[in-house]
Amino acid sequence: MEPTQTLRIAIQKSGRLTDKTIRLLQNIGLVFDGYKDRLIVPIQNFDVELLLIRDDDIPEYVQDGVCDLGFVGANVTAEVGADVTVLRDMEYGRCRLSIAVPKNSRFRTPQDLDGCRIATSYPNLTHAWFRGQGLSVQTVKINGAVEIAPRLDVADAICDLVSTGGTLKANGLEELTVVFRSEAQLIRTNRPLSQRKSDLIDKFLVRIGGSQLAERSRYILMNAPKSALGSITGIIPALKSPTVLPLADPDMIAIHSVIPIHQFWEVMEELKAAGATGIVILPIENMIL
Ligand code: PRT
Ligand code: ZN
Repeated sequence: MEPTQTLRIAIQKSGRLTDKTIRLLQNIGLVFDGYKDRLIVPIQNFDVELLLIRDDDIPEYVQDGVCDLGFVGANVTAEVGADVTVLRDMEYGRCRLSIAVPKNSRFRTPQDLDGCRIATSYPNLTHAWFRGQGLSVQTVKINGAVEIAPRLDVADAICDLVSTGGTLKANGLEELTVVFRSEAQLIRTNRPLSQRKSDLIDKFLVRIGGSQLAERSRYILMNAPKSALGSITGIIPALKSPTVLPLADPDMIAIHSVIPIHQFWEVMEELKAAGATGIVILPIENMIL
């Protein structure tokens, strides 16, 4: 049978990664509607379709070539051990797989858990980590609400995903150590793809790069005395040289630029000190360099 020419992208049907992935796909120019309650969603302006499935199925579907691309947590791909290529770390869905123990228990170090029972949805990653420490544990596979296992005496400790740590705290558990750091990733099948599909993937990767850069950047506008231009342009770590515009007051100018968000506050104070006023920061939808 001829492989389909339609590029198929797997995304999580309903869960923590769904909204951000949908927003990203819309942001890079894919037009579609009605993705809720549908398994396959055609893209109107490209020969692409989305397959909406449980995240656990995504790595294997991509590995087997059922889908060409997939957006899924690194934790899921690593647990399954799928043979796929990671094209991009997506910078959302960040979390860590951690070992947690009941507060005030006798377990103070991972060594204290040697031979113990660990409840987890990630038995492969858990075993691999303990093995790497020269320790061995029994895993109890639980698919949801892993955090209640110690209270039910189903396990001595857990190995579960953590983002804020609120769930652990609410269940009287404390984090002992991080086993695996994760974020959403774009994965690609290792099966050979047609030139047409490869070209389309390259095109999307450029757009995703622009979208990620935009997410990390802000557009900044400010007014300043003309005499402060030198010191202000020295402060702005702009991607390109800033735009400088005249104002009605001949001694004043407007300066526009793009700055990385992580420098935002630091730069802000320096700019004010240099004489900038009316500073406005705007989000950027996308950027093509
Ligand atoms: O139905 P489906 O199988 O598709 O979804 P799912 O229920 O298996 O996964 P889902 O939607 O919960 O998570 C999808 C992906 O989001 C995960 O595979 C991770 O890559 C990522 N992610 C990021 C997280 C978290 N943060 C997270 N905090 N996944 C789960 N959690 C859970 C964790 O298991 C625990 O129950 O949130 C709780 C802890 O959160 P905090 O904030 O209290 O620490
Ligand atoms: Zn899942």
